[in-house]
Amino acid sequence: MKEHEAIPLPDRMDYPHPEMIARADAFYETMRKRHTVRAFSDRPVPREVIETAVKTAGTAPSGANHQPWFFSIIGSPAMKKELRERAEVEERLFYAGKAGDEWLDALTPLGTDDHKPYLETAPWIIAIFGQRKGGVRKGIERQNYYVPESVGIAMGFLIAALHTSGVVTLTHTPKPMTFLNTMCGRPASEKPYLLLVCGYPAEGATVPTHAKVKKPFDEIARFL
Ligand code: IYR
Repeated sequence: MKEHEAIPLPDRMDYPHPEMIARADAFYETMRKRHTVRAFSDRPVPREVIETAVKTAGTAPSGANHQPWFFSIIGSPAMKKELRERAEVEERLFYAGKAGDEWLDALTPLGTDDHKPYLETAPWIIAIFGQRKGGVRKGIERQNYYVPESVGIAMGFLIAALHTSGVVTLTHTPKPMTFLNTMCGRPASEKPYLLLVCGYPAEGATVPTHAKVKKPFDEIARFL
């Protein structure tokens, strides 16, 4: 098959309107039960759950379908320990003032600080990289397009896939994150976007009341 040729739309999921509405409602009900957690248990999550969720992320739309992402999935205790140590070095500087007062003030309701024990406790940490260069197949060195947008969409798919499997996540962004390139053996042309901490919540895990504030529909959207 030549790549510029087209095939009939495969896998179409077509529903009568009432079912369409019910499915939209059901997905909303699922997604609104997602809460970012900052206290993790060490209870294991099967590797295949993580693998399948990453495959789901890999189905995301992307600029020119170049799929400009890479997922380094960290599960070894030694690497998690190193990750924690290196992230905490950056976070200590961040919370000691590098972030600036306005940013630190915005974080107060979340109660975050420079201690990141979950980087060691949680069974899996996924480091997500965006690739400036690449192409639709391995080994192609072409320009990629809309990299942050594409990676952002893929990360959304990933978080949704993990959530529907019962895995809780924390989107964690130590700043700067360039130590991840060295740790994960990724080239300097790749930019780390996120550490996604994945696992089970610790016994008694809480969420800040602040996190329950979600803007109503009419504040985030308008039909025109
Ligand atoms: N990366 C830091 C700070 C932080 C920044 C934002 I924006 C958050 O929403 C939460 C935390 C940390 O993880 O503590």
